[in-house]
Amino acid sequence: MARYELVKRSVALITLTNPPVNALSAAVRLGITETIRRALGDPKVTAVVLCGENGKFCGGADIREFAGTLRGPSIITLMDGIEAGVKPVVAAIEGVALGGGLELALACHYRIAHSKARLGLPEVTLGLMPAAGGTQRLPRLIGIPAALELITTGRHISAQEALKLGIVDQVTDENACKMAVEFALNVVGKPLSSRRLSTLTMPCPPNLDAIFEAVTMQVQKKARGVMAPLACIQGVRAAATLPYSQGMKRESELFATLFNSGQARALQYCFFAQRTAGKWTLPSGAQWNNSKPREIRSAAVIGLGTMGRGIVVSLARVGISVIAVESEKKLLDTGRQMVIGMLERDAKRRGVTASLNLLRFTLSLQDLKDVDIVIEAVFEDMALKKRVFEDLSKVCRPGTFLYTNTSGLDVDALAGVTDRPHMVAGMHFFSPAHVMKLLEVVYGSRSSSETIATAMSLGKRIGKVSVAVGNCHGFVGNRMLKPYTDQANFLLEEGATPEQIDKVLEEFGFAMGIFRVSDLAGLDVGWRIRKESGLTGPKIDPKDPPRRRQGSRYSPIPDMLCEQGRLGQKTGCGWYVYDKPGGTDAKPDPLIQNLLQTYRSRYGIQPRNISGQEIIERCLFSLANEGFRILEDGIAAQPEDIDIIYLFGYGFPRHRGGPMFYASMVGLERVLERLEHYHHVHPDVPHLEPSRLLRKLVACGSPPIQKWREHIKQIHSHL
Ligand code: 3H9
Repeated sequence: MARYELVKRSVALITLTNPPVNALSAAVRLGITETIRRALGDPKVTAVVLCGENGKFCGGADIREFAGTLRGPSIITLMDGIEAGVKPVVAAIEGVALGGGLELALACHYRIAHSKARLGLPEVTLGLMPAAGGTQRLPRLIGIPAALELITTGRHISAQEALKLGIVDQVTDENACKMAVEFALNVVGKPLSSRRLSTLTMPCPPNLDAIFEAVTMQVQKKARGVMAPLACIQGVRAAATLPYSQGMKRESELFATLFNSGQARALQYCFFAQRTAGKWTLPSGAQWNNSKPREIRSAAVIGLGTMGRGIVVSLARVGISVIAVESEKKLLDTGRQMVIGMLERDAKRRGVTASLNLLRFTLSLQDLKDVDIVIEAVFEDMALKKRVFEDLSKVCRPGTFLYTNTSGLDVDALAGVTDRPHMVAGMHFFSPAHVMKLLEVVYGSRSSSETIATAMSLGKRIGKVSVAVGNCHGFVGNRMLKPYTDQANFLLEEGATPEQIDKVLEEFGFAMGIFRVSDLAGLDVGWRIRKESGLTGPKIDPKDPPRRRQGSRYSPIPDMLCEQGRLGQKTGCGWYVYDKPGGTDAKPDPLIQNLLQTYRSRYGIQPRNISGQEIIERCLFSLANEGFRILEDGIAAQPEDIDIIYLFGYGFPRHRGGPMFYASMVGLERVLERLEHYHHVHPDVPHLEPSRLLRKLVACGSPPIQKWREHIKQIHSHL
């Protein structure tokens, strides 16, 4: 796990060998301990170079080991040993030096980085903090403000920035390992005392308290209720106020508290879930990543509304040539202007030249004859989309893939009107498409695995977190949203207010409560869908009692708001009131209170006090319950997929792991018991009835989330 060779007759070259990222597993720690001991004890050796195999220095502690008991040599003793050694040790950083990897480099006396290397202390993103001396050595090297910023954000930095900050001594375009050997030979015999970071006096600015206070406020505002950034600040404060050994003790204590917290488990789950979601298996057994994706050089986007514009920008900025199509000259001109502006701003931000030469704008579908893919992003209207797909079928060459950006319409129905149903699938972007990371890749019943593989691979290329999902109304994300919003609306009827529900959800960790999000997105989006589904307006089924539609409970309150022109921020009022149309400062509106009171008295509803716990349980357990149904139906293959969709598309707090992980942390038995209770109280809400899979998992002893897949398979085999 650490290879040892003698080069240039006097330099011990130690190579970490633990693919893919040379994580510091117990075996690697043992390997480094033994090889360092050998190098220090060998009189022929005058200097040591530490590097990593396959062009990657080290990705940090082995996160997989965090699930069990930590064994093997202590990482801290190992690093202290390197630093205290009498022979210079040079870290040759290629690829990455992250977390424990950077801490290892900081324990070395010198650091040489390849120009493409990335460095950072991202532990905070895993619910942890650097705990191999990172909070103590880094501030001594680069000062408190810079260290605080890096440690509390977990940001990766380039080798050039690391050089500027003083983290590395040299940046090279050559092989960093070779350069480090030359460098090591040059520093043999030079005094090492100033290179041992733990012994340096801390450069403390006079306004220390103010600095810590400002960062604490920043962190609290950004990451509501998240523990790790605050612990990072305390770690750095210890470096500023205590001697090194006591600072290290404080670092270990803080780390231990985080390590055993549910937040760290949730965030580490998210790390692996994101990677698991990228390796999806289709129900046919075909694995998208085993099926070869087609390389995409040219694309067409139909429709230059908000979604279409974002999609064009996402494609063009990675070098794909795009033909953008609109139906009218005026719309085309507006779209063109906006796309160019977006691309120019994006390029300016990234310090590159905008790739405007890749764009073409047209009113004619005939221009799409030769493109590799088409992404349709016209208005959410089935008849219109069908017409577009029929036309595409006639115009595009047989090898062109056809994707739809529908947010919930039937992909099979669209595939059915084309001459190539196997080459049709969904690519559901989230608004704004050039910013939001999530992409639902929707496979229809006839989509080939090559069609899915191509969409998944394209998603990755344009920087999206892509999740393959099945075809049903609303797919995964929007399908789950319904029971969640329904519960919020029912709670309003029963006595809650929008601001009370939002406050509870925001305290849970959502950046915005459900009603604030609804105001931001526009209430008319859901209204249009409800109208099309025949839910609004006079009752269709005369047997339905008041406040029921199509057999189940229905709250017309959102429709009432829309009828009054309260469409959200854009109209200056929705669930809240704003100072002007387009305003963002949401204020509770007495008119909404009146509306709710009138509604309740009209239907004889006695308002009651609703606890925060009931809000969380009814909103989030019904969300997870629908997730279980989605797993039962084979629309998502694994709970990780659902969680990733909610983390990246719906603002579910990452430190809660996603709706399915959250349910597992609460305990499936408790979730089942509460759903049974609420369903008993509200028998006219089918979504509250516990799903079959949830019952089955509880009957099987509530296995950990990573084992649910086995039980899902059994359910499928009974379908
Ligand atoms: C830490 O260091 C604590 C310390 O302070 C000391 C405590 C005492 N461990 O992302 P990729 C796997 S905490 C185990 O797809 P990329 C990953 O799961 C750690 N496994 O590739 C995947 O496996 P699979 C702080 C790891 O090129 C494979 O490697 N460090 C680790 O897009 C490829 O990963 C971090 O937070 C690990 N540390 O990106 C860094 N890292 O193929 C976390 C990766 O089975 N890692 N794997 O799915 C990363 O950010 C990215 O993986 C990295 C490579 C940028 C390194």
